[in-house]
Amino acid sequence: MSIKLSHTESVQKFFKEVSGLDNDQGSPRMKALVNRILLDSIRLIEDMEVTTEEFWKAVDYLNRMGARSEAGLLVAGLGLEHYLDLLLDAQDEAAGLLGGTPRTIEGPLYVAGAPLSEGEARMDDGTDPGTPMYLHGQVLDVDGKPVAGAVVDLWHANTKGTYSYFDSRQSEFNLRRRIVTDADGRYRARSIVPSGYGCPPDGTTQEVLNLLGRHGNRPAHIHFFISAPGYRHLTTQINLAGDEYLWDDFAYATRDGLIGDIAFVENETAARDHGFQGNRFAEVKFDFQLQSAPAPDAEQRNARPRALQ
Ligand code: MBD
Ligand code: FE
Repeated sequence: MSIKLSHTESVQKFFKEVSGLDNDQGSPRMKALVNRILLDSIRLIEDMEVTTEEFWKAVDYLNRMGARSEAGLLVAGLGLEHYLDLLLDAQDEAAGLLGGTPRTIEGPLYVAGAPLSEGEARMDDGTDPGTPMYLHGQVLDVDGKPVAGAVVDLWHANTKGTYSYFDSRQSEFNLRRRIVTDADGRYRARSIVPSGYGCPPDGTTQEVLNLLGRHGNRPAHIHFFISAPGYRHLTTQINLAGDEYLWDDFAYATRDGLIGDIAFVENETAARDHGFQGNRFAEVKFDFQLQSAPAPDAEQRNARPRALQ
């Protein structure tokens, strides 16, 4: 027989006090959120008959997750980050903000302040023997007009599927660049073809995924922030066609309109023309379309605080 207390006046009053709702200090927003979280938590404990053992296991899990800085990875794997995209999409639709390249999740591996250059950049430090990749395209408005001076801030994994900064074996800002589009709205990057990402097998996110019977893999992909004065900030990714995880992404980032075709070229002259040694390289061409900036208040919803400025 399950005993329930959460609805009682004394328990409701107790958690009001816990949440600071009976004082006039602090933050009203924080009080409202904390109160709601606590009331939902105790209802969950009662409804699911959570045992004390399960409760303390969860507390220990949070400590271990935090110690490994895997909170951002877990919210991606549990689909919550993708859900935020669905919510923003629905809000945009209700506000009549349609068109442009779809958004998709940022993920937990962005680092601000990558080297900035005009028109083009070499992204890899030359130490990874991966397939050279020529990645290029245009930033356009929704009418197809080029956007000059847009900042294309892009980052991707190496051939082991790991990211600089988080992988201490890579050089600073390896595979991370900011490229300003030229007068025709074009950006050009020379890099290496990334591999898909896999959650650390000994980590706390994979621990949960195992208990859900799920894998922790992402298809090969390239992340982008695209921004320009007068346009909405775009957070998105190109997910590469042909990857076995393209539509089986543990973070649910692949969306229609965000699949990048990758063409492998075997031609030494063409390779040299693109600035590569050897006779084989890959080409990825991807154009982005930016929506015009709406009222500043709608823009706030996209904001995310950053630890790594
Ligand atoms: C990644 O590279 C990534 O893009 C996401 C969303 C989650 C984990 C690793
Ligand atoms: Fe990624």
